[in-house]
Amino acid sequence: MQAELKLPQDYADKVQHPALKKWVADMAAIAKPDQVYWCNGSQEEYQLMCERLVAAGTFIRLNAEKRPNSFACFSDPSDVARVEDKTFICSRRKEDAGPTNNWMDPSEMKKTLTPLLDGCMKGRTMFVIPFCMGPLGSDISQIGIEITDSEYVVTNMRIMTRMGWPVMEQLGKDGAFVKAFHTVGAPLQPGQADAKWPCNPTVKYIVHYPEERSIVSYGSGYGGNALLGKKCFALRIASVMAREEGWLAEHMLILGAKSPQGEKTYIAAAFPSACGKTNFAMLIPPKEMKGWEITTVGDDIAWIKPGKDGKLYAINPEAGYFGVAPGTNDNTNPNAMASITANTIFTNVGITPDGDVWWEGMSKQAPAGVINWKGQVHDPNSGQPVAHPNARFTAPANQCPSLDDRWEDPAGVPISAFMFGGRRSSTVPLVYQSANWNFGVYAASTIGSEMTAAAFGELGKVRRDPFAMLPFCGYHMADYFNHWLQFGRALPNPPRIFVVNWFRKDAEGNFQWPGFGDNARVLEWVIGRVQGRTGAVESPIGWMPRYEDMNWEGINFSKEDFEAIMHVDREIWKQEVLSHDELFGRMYDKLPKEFFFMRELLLSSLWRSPEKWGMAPERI
Ligand code: SAT
Ligand code: MN
Repeated sequence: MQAELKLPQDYADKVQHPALKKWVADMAAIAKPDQVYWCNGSQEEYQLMCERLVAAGTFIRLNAEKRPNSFACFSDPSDVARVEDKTFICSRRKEDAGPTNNWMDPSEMKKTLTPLLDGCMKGRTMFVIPFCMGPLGSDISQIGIEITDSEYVVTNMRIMTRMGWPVMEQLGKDGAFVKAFHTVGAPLQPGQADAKWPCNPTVKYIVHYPEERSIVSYGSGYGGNALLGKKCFALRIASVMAREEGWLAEHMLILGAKSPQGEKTYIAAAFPSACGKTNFAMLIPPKEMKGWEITTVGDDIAWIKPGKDGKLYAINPEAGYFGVAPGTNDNTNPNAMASITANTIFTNVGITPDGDVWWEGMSKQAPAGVINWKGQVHDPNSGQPVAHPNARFTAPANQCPSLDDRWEDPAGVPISAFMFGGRRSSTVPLVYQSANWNFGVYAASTIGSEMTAAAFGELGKVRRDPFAMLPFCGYHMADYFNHWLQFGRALPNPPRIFVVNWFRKDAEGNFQWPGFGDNARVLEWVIGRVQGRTGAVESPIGWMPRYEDMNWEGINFSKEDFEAIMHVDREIWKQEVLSHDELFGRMYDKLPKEFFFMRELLLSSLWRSPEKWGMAPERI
């Protein structure tokens, strides 16, 4: 390694926190790295890490004119996404993890990991990353320390979290922190050349010890497996903390909407993966919706606490976007495109001959000579994509043009409504409002997506993803439903809950809703409901807009089109409600009693309802 790429002197001797020092020393004794380096989080340090990654062949510096200070890299083909079958919740009791999580007894898991961790960082540097999830100093924020042997992780954590010395200062002598240990699981023998993307191609473990508030991740260098502040801490561990302490850690975007009258409404929304969360968080309303402005607080995770005034306040615990690249373009998400013009890390996208990036959907045709995510010149006849479908950009939030001016407010932003959506080609209408908090919790528990890829099993079958939290809840899912019910009971005026579905299709298989910017029309109705100024009609599943309740300025969407996307078929909905049992049956023992009553109520009002409804002029 060139002399100028040597790490500077760190501040290890200035660390005041005995428990932290002991943990780092203990882990170093086990992992046996060549050296330990405490990250300070400075820009110089970030640049140095990037240079080291360039020298190692991991990072490719992009064209400085087209993508200043940006890098691309290709992961190992075995290391491209989260590994759910290798993700464990090791609570002391199996019933605390619940039937939807992999579980192993913590002491068994430690026995499994001990031989793997012994010497796992040989030949590498162990980096100590102090990071804060949420604005420093906010009483909703939480501190973590990630130990890693991956410079890629250091650079991504610098973008995705508030990281470095200021966090250490905040932590002081005895502050609480979540322990997050990560290794790529690829020790180097003396003289052994490193891989461009070190990882363990066969053995991977993503392990959570909720009672200990600690995480151990072995064998992967990618995304949520390795950037432990994100899904591991901010969702799996934080959901456990939130339940114990009376708050919410959710897989939700947060957006602000300013109406032409100037009033501001904040909304948190949960969608399973591949439903366009980042696009919705950065939505630009159609120009005919004059005076409306949408701003972005967060695109993936929300931490929400009740304030003294009885309202809910939310922060985005992250400081950047780890967004899916394919499909992102100037039409689908101009704000995301603007966010990634500089200072961005691209993983598994294509690289053009002039040193820029490309992915499917960025333009119609792949540029000639583009290098694919496997590092080879793309062959247009191969049928292979240029970018991996899960290719990502890592970009600082403060580069987003639609960023909300309160996105770093330590007090959080007041949440007035929750939205839940899945990907359903039928059954679920464009939008409806739950009758009350409890019915909203029930509806959120049953959202799901139809399987699109054969890999996920039966095509078209609904895969339930309650609250979009199924892979991210650190405890028993039915306890989680109970937590939501109880949480709402304690609120004097809980936020309203809405269900949306952008993905309904007609008989020919065409999407019935344009989506993207036009989703702002649905948002306008939602906000109107929250502010008490928009009409709706009551139905067995909740409140639904009539045609005249929505804004159709500048879109050719007829009453018939609206009827087609709003109509509810009684028999199909009965089937839908009955099919909820498939999910609930797995967690019967702990399922809230309220759910049984609500299910019965839903079924009986469906029995009494007309065969079809949707835009009936009066109460149904
Ligand atoms: O890789 S991440 O977990 O950060 C993103 C995702 O898979 O949802
Ligand atoms: Mn996510």
